[in-house]
Amino acid sequence: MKVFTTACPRNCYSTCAMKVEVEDGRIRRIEPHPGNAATPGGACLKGLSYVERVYHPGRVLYPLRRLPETGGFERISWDEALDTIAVKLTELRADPGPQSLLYYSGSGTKGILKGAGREFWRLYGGCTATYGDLCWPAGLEATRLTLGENKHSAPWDIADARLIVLWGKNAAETNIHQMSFIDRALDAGAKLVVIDPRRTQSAERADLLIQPRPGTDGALALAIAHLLIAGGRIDREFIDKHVHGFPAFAASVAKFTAERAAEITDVPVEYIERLAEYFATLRPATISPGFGMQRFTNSGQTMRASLALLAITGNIGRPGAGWVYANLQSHIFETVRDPLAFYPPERPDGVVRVSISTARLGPEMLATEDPPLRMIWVERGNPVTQNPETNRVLEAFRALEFRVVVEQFLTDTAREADIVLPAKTMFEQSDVIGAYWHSYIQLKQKVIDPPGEVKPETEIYRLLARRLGIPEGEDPGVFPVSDDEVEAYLEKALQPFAALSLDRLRQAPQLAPGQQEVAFSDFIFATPSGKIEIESAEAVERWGVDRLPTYEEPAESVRQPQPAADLYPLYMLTPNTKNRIHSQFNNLRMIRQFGDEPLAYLHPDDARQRGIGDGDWVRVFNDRGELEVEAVLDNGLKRGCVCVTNGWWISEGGTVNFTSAARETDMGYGAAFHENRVEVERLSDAE
Ligand SMILES: Nc1nc2c(c(=O)[nH]1)N[C@H]1C(S)=C(S)[C@@H](COP(=O)(O)OP(=O)(O)OC[C@H]3O[C@@H](n4cnc5c(=O)[nH]c(N)nc54)[C@H](O)[C@@H]3O)O[C@H]1N2
Ligand SMILES: Nc1nc2c(c(=O)[nH]1)N[C@H]1C(S)=C(S)[C@@H](COP(=O)(O)OP(=O)(O)OC[C@H]3O[C@@H](n4cnc5c(=O)[nH]c(N)nc54)[C@H](O)[C@@H]3O)O[C@H]1N2
Ligand SMILES: [Mo]
Repeated sequence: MKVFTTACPRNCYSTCAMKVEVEDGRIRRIEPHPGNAATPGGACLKGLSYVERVYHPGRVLYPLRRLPETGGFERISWDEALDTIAVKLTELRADPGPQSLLYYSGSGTKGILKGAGREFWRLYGGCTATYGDLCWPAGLEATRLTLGENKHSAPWDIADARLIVLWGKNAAETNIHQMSFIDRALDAGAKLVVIDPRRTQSAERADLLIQPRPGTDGALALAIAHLLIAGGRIDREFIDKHVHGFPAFAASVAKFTAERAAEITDVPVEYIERLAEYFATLRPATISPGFGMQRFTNSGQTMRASLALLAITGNIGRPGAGWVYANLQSHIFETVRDPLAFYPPERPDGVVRVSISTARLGPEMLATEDPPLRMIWVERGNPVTQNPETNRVLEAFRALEFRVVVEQFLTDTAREADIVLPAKTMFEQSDVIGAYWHSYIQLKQKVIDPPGEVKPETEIYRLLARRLGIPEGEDPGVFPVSDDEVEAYLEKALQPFAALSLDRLRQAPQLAPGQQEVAFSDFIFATPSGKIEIESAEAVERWGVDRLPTYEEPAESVRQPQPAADLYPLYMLTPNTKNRIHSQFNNLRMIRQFGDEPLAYLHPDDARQRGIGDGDWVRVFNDRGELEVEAVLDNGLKRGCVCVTNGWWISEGGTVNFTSAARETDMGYGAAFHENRVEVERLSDAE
């Protein structure tokens, strides 16, 4: 038996280190690796379920071609698949041009070898690509505008906080390792506040649960700022030294009373006052805002408002204090260190036309001209399930002439493909990965050979490059394939960092060079003023929002005239959940034992009004689409909300994105998934 050090590359805060035991070329066990101090307890159930996932009978092991008559697939050879694709690519490159191909990549795996895709399409002669991101960009941009960069203290630093606010984050499900550090703080007497329209598992030990009307957190933050400033309960010295724009901010929140915020947020005044009291008296304070509350058209501004609370109370740059949003200190390999970490639209990038907002994928694919889109290549993503407004995404896919999807399983997106190419798993090719919660650089090792005829993307690109006469570059080239080539490629990437080498990474995770244990402890802020910018000229220039964090009613709230309040009165929340990463893992037995169909959670009052009982079959719908699911009554959910977790496949009962809108956030080109008003009606009794 051999034991390998590796790490989970899923799009997840924790990015756990693990030891994998391999015997006779087969993965037997997955154990914790103590070398990553952020994840000492090891992987979650999903991580342990890899022993099932890798060998799952549903895995795509051979190239497949869709049979248009039946919608089924037949196995074809690699030669046939690649020849067919190469002919198509040659044809389209000549007429109407390479930009008629859309290259779509999702967040399915981390690693520096992902760059091979972008490189291939550039060498092909260009393509069309998406900009923005489904996940976190409104918060990233709000943080960058305020603090200059996205980093935070080491995960264990939160154990020293006296006040912890989980603001729109459900760490107990989405960042389970953070909860053990939070528990340590609570054992030592800290207070925990959870702000979430749902009573989540993260609220089990909370001293205060605040349940705002969705999308109104900005008003809450501004009222707390007002209470702190009006009461003189701020850190004057810190503000004078490190904060830009305080006088203007103080003036702007002067009338933002707790009563006004209570009216907007539907949170009792006493709760708002209690939270302000906590900020006034409990230091150090850490806010860990989640990605869930930045899925609105006002959420960049909301994030700026909530971060301002830390600035005015001196809770930045000190142990136990800070803004634990995204820690990009391990992101050391980006060749282009774009401050936004993604491409803005139409940024010149040679021949790649970066013109489709990923938040508006369906409508913008359909509207693209000059040339219109004819083909799509999808890898590491499941856009039919995960991008907003599924019916438009499906329409756009079906309007194309040719679709290729590189996938491990027959997802909803793969089912739309003309050719499905089998994708590797994390155990079948080595790569080096960073994280966004801790600062470790980790080696994701190849531990087994790919099963069946699976080929990693780099090999697929190499074989296509040869067919198209595309140069691969000198040793190790842009498309490394053999183990030696991959190692040479990774070594080269590690070369600029003296402390890092493959040999060291094979033993254990390594902290990124220069990482700060307590972020901003040097009080250096890479903003135009060199200070924490509550007031930001760049926010105006780049995004057309106010210089200061302000509160605006979200575009699709129940207080907007459109759609009429009585038509779709409920806010549909579609958060992440413990036993899946978005649309992954749900096909496994180990996971399905905890639930094998989507459920719609409703407050009992909202259910009663509609004659819905627990377990009834219901239709959740609006003008954009619908899904039929089972209802569950939940006293912990705020009235006026309905909740279905995202990630279910259409083939498993329906994606939540049938009802969501293709709409961007106010900054960062994110997706405003939670601005999604629906109605729910009863279809039939519980079975
Ligand atoms: N187990 C697991 N872990 C994951 C993932 C996963 O799919 N599964 N995905 C990973 C990824 S890519 C991401 S983006 C993160 C996301 O994980 P989180 O940062 O926790 O974000 P979400 O699950 O989107 O939403 C968190 C909470 O925000 C609440 N919320 C919704 N609207 C509002 C609002 O207006 N105000 C407030 N205050 N709260 C609101 C939701 O009810 C939800 O409980 O998790 C990562 N970790
Ligand atoms: N309504 C609603 N929708 C949401 C969200 C929400 O909160 N609400 N959250 C959004 C967020 S935060 C995110 S991050 C996105 C995630 O959406 P996606 O980025 O589409 O991520 P996944 O659903 O995890 O799908 C990734 C796919 O990649 C495949 N894959 C894994 N590894 C590899 C590999 O090495 N090679 C290839 N070729 N494929 C691989 C997996 O099998 C899987 O099917 O969803 C977004 N969608
Ligand atoms: Mo995400």
